[in-house]
Amino acid sequence: RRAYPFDRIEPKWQRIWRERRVFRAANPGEPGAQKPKYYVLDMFPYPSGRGLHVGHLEGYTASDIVARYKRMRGFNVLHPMGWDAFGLPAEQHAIATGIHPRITTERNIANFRAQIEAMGFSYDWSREIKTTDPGYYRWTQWIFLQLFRRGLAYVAEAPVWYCPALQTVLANEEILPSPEGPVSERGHHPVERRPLRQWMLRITAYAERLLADLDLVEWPESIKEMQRNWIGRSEGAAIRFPIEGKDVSVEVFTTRPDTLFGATYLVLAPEHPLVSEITRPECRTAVEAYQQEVAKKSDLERSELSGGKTGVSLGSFAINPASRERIPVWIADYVLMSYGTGAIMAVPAHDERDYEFATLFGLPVRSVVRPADSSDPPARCFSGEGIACSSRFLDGLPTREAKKAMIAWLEEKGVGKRTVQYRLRDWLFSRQRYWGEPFPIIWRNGKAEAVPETELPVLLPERKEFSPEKGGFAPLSQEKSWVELPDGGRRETNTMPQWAGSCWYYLRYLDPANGQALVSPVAERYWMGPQGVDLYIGGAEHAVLHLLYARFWHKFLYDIGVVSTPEPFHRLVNQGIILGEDGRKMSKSFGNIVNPDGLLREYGADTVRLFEMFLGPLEQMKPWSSQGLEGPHRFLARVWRLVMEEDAEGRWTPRPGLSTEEAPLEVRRILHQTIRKVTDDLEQLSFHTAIAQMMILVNALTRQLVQWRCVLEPLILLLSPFAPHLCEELWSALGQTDSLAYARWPEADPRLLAEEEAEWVIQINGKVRGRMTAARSLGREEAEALARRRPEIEAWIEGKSVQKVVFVPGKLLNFVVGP
Ligand code: ANZ
Repeated sequence: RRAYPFDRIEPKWQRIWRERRVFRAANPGEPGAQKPKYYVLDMFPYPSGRGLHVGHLEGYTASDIVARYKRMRGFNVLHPMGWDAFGLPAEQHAIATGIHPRITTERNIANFRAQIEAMGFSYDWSREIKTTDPGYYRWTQWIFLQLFRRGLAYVAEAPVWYCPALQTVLANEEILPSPEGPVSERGHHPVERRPLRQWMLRITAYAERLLADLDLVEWPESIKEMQRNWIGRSEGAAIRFPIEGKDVSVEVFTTRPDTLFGATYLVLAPEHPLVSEITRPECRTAVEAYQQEVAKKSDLERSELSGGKTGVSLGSFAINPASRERIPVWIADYVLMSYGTGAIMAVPAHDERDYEFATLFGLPVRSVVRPADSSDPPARCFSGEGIACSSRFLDGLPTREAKKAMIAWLEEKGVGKRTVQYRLRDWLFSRQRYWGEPFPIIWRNGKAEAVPETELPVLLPERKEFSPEKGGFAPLSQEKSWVELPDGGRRETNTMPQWAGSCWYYLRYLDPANGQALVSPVAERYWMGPQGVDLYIGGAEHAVLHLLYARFWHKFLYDIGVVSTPEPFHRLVNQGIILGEDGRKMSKSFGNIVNPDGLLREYGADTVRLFEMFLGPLEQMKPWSSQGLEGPHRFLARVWRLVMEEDAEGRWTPRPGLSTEEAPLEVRRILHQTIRKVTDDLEQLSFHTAIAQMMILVNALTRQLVQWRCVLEPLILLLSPFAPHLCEELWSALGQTDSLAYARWPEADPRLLAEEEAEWVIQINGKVRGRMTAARSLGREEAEALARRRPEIEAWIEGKSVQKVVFVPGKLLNFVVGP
């Protein structure tokens, strides 16, 4: 197995890199910072007890290759690593074992760090950060205070998702649908709605910019689309319907104001505040029973399109402001309180849900839009765009125009107006947990007050007991001496969600030891200019959570002058999921998780790195195959033997016969094609094709009797981002004294890239009948086809049978023709 001494050279180079601080990035003012910068960032891991998996390694290998390549291209590269170290699992472990989450977390971090170092990743460890560090969360708290001061953090009593198993509330983004009802994203535990007093962040104030600025970034279209859907912008109108006999009106939100003449009833969400006032006495019992029944359901269940519709009448009527008709008012659970105004005008002729409801309860259906290609309205429900009809002043207008005309009419009459709605909700930002950032808030006389900035950080108190708490109380509320202040104030006992620390960590790497500011403006402008992080690599599972929250905080920091770019991450790349050998998702329950530690021991880091990249295109999903490691391993051993040979005592020394002459033209040609291809591929992050090209070059070299330094040196440089340990060792074996980390990237000679031409002789039955100038490398079939098409040859062959064609590559074709 051990085809070359990776077990000796890998730890050796890792030590040298560490001791000589080879990968330290220079901040402005330090030598090295005059170079152009390149910031390549990984999504930092949550240090779980399971250690790194092959999926982490895929992303980290890709980013490391880019970092190493960019250094050799003359960039001052920032490539940092840190730990997203607050979070639930460590706390649950503490509840189960009594071990403090800090201890578990430290242990896991040490394990992760050792694994990462064993892979030879070129991180600048002097910038390592940890979200649980008071010196770090001081600034998380600081950002919260700025949000609080500007009214973007507030307390609300809101129906929230509560997870009894995890004993905490969760954000909308942390809930998944399931056949048994909604569950927590982490652990898949059932969740329920509960009204609780919570901290909220006003992310909705940024909805428009979060949407529009997606156009500024180079991200996968699928991720942009997920964010767009999550933000869910809808243009439409708010329309007021007066209630007959009362001094109130109900406002609805609709995206189809053009269908107002077809609105034949109103529906309110059962929890709408006006329900009680509008309900007729004879309907009250039924209405209240229905409200209680609905309270048990989640929004998710209620908006199931397939579910049968339910609802009850309030017994009262509203006036359609356009047709002046009396229309009945109902409540139904398919109308959600959390969206729009919590009330709708029902247009059964043009909305499927309304149609289903109207059919069930015998409510009138009135068509007011016909398809553009037909003069009659369709029989059933037609939800598409078309031409307005039976709508007086709208008649004949196409939907787009009809919407505008109706909005103008509504605004003129003062009964409605154009509005934009977002599906995005404010961000539920508090958790009833211990292992998180404390809020820098003190309650005095029922009012939340900011802790002065000079008193930050508000330290998380030590705890010794981790027994579970009952009823959704925050564990910190038990720490009386921490909570209760001498002046009667009480500290906020909720903690921040895990997303808080990861919202801005990429900024702390720029200036990790700064005690005066979260980042100095000079460091921020140098590293983040002009478009932010140059390349961000991580899993697609963060499409809406981390990536949306971080964009929100970044925009806020931009508004208050802390950062200079509107977007944090210019280019985002998602590594594809690596499946188990069996083609299934790797998971404990399938027992198909691959542990990288064993592979590292058996094959070494360079092989694992090369293999990870050779699996296929970075962004594609691909199955793992442990057998597949043999190929890359043998390839590296072959490169090793091009330079080294083993003596009788089993010692490897540089081959004595390396030629210092110029290599033959055909060898130089392949070399330069390889330089060109590997360079282009690295720019495109197409790692697997770069490796394939290097394999072609190495195959060609293995066939030669001599090896040339002028070929081996560039080969080693090209391969070094992929297999850095092996290449450093060979580089020094060739007599170089410096690490190749900053050696100049080879450049392809354009003269050697051009296809070489040759003069081909064309014979008929051994007699020269023509000549052609064509690529020397043409294969038999291509050359034959070209020759046959030449008029002077065609004439000799026409009407005769070609019995055989003699082919001498790059030189000659001889057609043997019969009579
Ligand atoms: C009348 C109408 C006529 C509608 C028609 C649609 C088609 P999006 O695109 O998701 O924004 N709606 C409004 N608020 C609602 C709520 N709280 N719960 C459930 N449904 C609600 O959808 C907007 C449309 O969804 C609105 O336009 C409203 O129905 C409904 F031919 O109003 B429409």
